[in-house]
Amino acid sequence: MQAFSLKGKTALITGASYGIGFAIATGLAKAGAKIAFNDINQELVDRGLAAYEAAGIEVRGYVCDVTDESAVQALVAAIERDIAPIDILVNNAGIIRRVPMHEMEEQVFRQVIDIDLIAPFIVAKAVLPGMMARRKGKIINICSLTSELGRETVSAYASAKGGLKMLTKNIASEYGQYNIQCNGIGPGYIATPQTAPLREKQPDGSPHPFDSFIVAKTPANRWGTPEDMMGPAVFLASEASDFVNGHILYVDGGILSYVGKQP
Ligand code: NAP
Ligand code: GCO
Repeated sequence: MQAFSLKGKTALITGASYGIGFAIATGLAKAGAKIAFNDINQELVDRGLAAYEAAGIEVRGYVCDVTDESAVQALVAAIERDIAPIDILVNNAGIIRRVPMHEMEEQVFRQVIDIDLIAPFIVAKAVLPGMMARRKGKIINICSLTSELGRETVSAYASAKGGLKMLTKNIASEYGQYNIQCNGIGPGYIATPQTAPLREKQPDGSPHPFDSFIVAKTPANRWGTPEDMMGPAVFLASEASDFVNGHILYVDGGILSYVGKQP
């Protein structure tokens, strides 16, 4: 179906050297998009370039700290120069710090908000003028099931992802008139380096209790994979979703809909 094609489109995926961002960039490329990605340092960019090459995906990689507005403005200009104006932005870069809130240093809380909420604002702000001029654009913010639910030790992260949900809805509200759609993808629990500590085997080789908990709490009875994000991202990046705006698409195996099995 032509509506799902991304031929002729240029996409920027932030923080996409590995994990969910890498999978989304790969999916968008397979749907026809030209891909640009950034990461925080040259080592990660080089690692990403090698991984994309191994996967047969043509990309351009850039070093850029998404919290640095002037660096982000320069990144957008470089992509326009090297490839083309950006049609699709995926705000994927993020961090998490797991600390009980009463023990969390203010600087750590601020760092998480900076990267997970303020940076998506900075990058979206950088691409919006071009999208407005062309009267067309797609912005996809990578939220989280913690945009809806909290848990111990993730106060900063959940606050950022809850804010990112509302930033998504506000961009949709303010820029829908320019035929710009802004939606979110809310992954559930996904097997990436970010969640590796939650899946580490116990010394006796048994599963991490949190691992068992998530598998039991997810109707799909499994952790998600980065590849599970590919199809939802292609949908939200394509013309197939031109009348979908301000929506957070939870890709969570059903965890947000399920009370959980009786232990
Ligand atoms: P991740 O470890 O969160 O990867 C994020 C990427 O962004 C990493 O390459 C990271 O670099 C990079 N990054 C961090 N700060 C940056 C900055 N200031 N500028 C540029 N790049 C920066 O891995 P992930 O699990 O694939 O997560 C991707 C996104 O999905 C994140 O937004 C995350 O919050 C979200 N998410 C993840 C899950 C999950 O279960 N894994 C679920 C829901 C949502 P470093 O390696 O140096 O940190
Ligand atoms: C955690 C996890 C989650 C996931 C994800 C869930 O510590 O609870 O890291 O926050 O990363 O965001 O959607």
